[in-house]
Amino acid sequence: MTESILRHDWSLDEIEALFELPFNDLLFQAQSVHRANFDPNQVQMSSLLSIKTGACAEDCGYCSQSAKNATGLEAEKLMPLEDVVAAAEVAKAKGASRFCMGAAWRNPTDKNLERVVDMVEAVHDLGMETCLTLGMLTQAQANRLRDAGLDYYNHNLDTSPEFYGNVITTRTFDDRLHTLAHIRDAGINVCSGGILGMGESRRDRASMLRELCNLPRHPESVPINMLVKIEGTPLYNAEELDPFEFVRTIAVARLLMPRSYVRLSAGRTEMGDEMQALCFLAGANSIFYGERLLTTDNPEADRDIRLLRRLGMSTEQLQETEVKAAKVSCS
Ligand code: SAM
Ligand code: DTB
Ligand code: SF4
Repeated sequence: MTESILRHDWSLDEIEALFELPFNDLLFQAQSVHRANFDPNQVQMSSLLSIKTGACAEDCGYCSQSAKNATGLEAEKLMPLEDVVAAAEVAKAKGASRFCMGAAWRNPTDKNLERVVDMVEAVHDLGMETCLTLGMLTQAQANRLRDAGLDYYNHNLDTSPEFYGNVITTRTFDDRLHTLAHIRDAGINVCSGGILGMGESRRDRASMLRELCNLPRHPESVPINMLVKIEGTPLYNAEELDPFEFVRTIAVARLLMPRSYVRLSAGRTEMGDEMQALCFLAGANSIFYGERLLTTDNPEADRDIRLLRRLGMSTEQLQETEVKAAKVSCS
């Protein structure tokens, strides 16, 4: 069953049945679908930068940046353009193909959006793909970003509609869906996924994936985050998720959205190399790359390069960078 028929009519029971397959059967199916659609040894790499940090009006129970969570995080205003460009240049030199800029906003004001537009244009001029995550957008704002040449917008559903109210109360699941529709209608690539390990059930994980794959078009990019437990957040003491359940969720995402990039996102610093290799086997083909996520650590870039080499995996951008580096050292 490797034929990639893109379905948008999955039932919850069908998705739960995939979760319940024996682990090896599930991974075999997911890897078969993966290699029918992608080079199984290539990984896409995005780097992240927090361009506006902390003091956020939302009450997301997992987040270090909510003003409601006493996490001791120091708030920072919107970064100057030059600093953003400098960070993007470093990320590009290290081999990232996409630069994702995140802001701790419920939604951007039109004035702030214009400053971000300048950042998108400048990063695009470096020859990188651009991604933003700024919170909710109106249709007019999404259109403005499209006109500026934005490639991707990240807006996660985070969890199932049923579990959503346990994690966030200051906005609704439907608010998230509306912003996703605005991004899609503007013609910007959609990046949307969620977080595992927040105390949700398997049915919630299946339900979140169902929401994603039953959208009118599958998101081009699907980040699956393992909760990073941050002291001072309500979810700091959330029960540990079985790592195999995380791998299963990646595999089911791959089966439901065969042509989407599935990103093994936050939480990799806590994972061993073997766990990450299992996630790649399950169909993950994208990572966040560079020492920092938004406010927490990510594995060191050279550790990731070593891991990819040990697995015989690569990234197109990295190959180009290595060719350039080889040319410099020969000249
Ligand atoms: N404020 C915007 C928003 O909420 O859409 C953009 C930034 S927000 C930090 C982006 C995403 O990061 C969240 O939707 C969530 O899925 C993820 N995230 C935030 N904190 C996390 C944590 N502690 N562990 C895992 N993922 C997290
Ligand atoms: C996504 O799904 N994960 C990234 C990105 N999209 C914006 C953010 C992860 C944040 C992890 C916690 C932190 O560093 O604050
Ligand atoms: Fe704000 Fe985004 Fe963090 Fe929620 S996840 S508190 S919206 S920065």
